[in-house]
Amino acid sequence: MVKILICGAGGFIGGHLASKFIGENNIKVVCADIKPIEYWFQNFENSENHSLDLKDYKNALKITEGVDYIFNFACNMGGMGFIENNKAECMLSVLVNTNLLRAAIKNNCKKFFFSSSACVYNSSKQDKTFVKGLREEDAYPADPEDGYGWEKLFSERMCRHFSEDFGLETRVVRYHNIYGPIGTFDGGREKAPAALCRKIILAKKNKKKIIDVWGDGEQTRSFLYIDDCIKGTMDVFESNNQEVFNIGSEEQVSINEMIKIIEDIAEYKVEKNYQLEKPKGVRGRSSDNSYVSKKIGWKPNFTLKEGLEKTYSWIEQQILSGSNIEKFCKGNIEKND
Ligand code: GDC
Repeated sequence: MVKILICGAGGFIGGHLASKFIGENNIKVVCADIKPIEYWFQNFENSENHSLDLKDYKNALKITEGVDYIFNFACNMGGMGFIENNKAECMLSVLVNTNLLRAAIKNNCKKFFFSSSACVYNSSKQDKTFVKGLREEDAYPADPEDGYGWEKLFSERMCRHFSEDFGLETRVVRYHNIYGPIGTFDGGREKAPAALCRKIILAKKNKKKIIDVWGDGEQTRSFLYIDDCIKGTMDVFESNNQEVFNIGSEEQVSINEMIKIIEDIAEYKVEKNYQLEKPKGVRGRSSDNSYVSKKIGWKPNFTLKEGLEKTYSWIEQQILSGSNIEKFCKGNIEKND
C-alpha cells in the first residue's frame, strides 16, 4: 500500500489529481486543503480529508506521517486580478512549501512534487506580444512576476537544495495557465479562459452585446487544458529526472483571438470594452516544450478550441443551474488572518 498526500486537493489542479488517484488499487489518498471541506471543488469519499493550514509546521508534520509521496499544490493564488493585488498573501505560501519539505525529511517521505508556475520567468523575455516560447533556462537571471513569481522561484530553489543537501527526491514543474472544468470562474481568482467564458455566457443569457476585457486584448498567452496538465504532472513525477520542466502549451494566442474562439463556441458575437487600467501582467507568454518532450516524452494533446469547448460547457451548466456558484466563485476564502 502506498500513501499519497495531496496538498491543495480542494482546489483546481489538486482536485483533478486527487480524483485520479482515489479508488486506485493499493493507494491510500490523504487530501489536505486550508478551505473548509464543503468549499472543496470536488467531493472525495474514499480518501482521508483534512481542512488545515499548512503554514503551521505542526500541521505539516502531522499530515505527512507515514506518507510516501507528497504533491504540493497548496498556495494562495489566482489569475492576474488576484496575484497583482495580493503579493504578500501569495508570498506567504512559501511557508507551506517550506514546512512540507522539512516535514518530508523528518518523516522519511520518498518523493516530493512542487507545482511552480510560468510566473517565474524573467519579465524581459515577455515584454512583447507573440514572444518566443520560454525555455526552462529563461528563469535566470531572476526577474520574475513580483510577489507570486518570486515565491514560486524561491520554493523551486528550496526543493533543489533539499534534494542536494538532504537527499530528498523532488520533482518540479512550471505550469502555464491551466484551465478546464471544475475550477473557479468568478469572484476574483479566476483566470482569463474561465473569466471570458463566463462573460460571454452571461452576455448571451442576458442578451447583452458588450463584455469587459482587461487590457487591449492584444496581449498573448498559451493555455493548457487540465487533462494535459495531469498527464504531464504524472509523467514528470514518475520520471527519474529532478530538473524543472515546463508543463504548458505552445499554442500562443492573443486574448482577442481567444475571445473569437469562445464566440464561435457560444455562437454569439460580442463587442469588447477594453479596460486598460485592469491587471494585465506580462505582454506575451508561451511555453517552449522542446526540453520536456526530449527528456520526459510529454506533449499536450488538446487544442485550445477543444479545451475551451469543454470548459465553456461546464461553466454554462454551473451558471444556468445556479448551483455551486458560491463554492467555485468565493474569491477570498483563503485570506490569511
Ligand atoms: O488572469 P490571467 O489568465 O493570468 O490573465 C491573462 C491575460 O488575460 C492578462 O493579460 C489579463 O489582463 C487578460 N484578461 C482579459 N480579460 C478577465 O476578465 C480578463 N479576467 C482575467 N483574469 N484576465 C483577463 C497567470 C497567473 C497564474 C499562473 C499563470 C501561469 O498569469 O495569474 O496564477 O501562475 O499565469 O502561466 P496570467 O496568464 O497573466
